[in-house]
Amino acid sequence: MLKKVMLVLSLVLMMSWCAFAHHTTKATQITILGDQVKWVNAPPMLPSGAMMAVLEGNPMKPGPFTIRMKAPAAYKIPPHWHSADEHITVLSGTLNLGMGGKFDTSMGKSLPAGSYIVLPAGMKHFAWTDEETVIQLHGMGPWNITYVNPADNPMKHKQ
Ligand SMILES: [Cu+2]
Repeated sequence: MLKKVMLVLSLVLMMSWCAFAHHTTKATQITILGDQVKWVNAPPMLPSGAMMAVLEGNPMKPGPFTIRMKAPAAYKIPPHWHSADEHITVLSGTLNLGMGGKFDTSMGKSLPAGSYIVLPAGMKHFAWTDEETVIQLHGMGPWNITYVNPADNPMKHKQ
């Protein structure tokens, strides 16, 4: 009898856990046509000149998010890392990406439109463009950027 009660109890627990887990990961239906993407200036933690659009979620809050970044030609992001995994899809142009804590274009790889890259949390990397480039970035918030060399943080110069 006790065994049966325990079984029922654990089943109920499992089911409520599944319902909870499902609920917390369920997305809201979103449709954004390409020409409806709302571009704004990228936040001050990024070198100026880039535009950003939030498609889903809020990168500053916990949970999944998807954003786009439009970088002009000759844009440069100094070596940095993130505390969460970074998933990048190149939508147009070419993203030049290098691994490591030192900006060195000879260490970079040219990633044309259609490319997909995953950078694990904590992996140091840097990027630059030769032409206008749009990337889509998705991951789990809260999102942040830490520059390997604190002097590279654009916030330092904007305060
Ligand atoms: Cu990055």
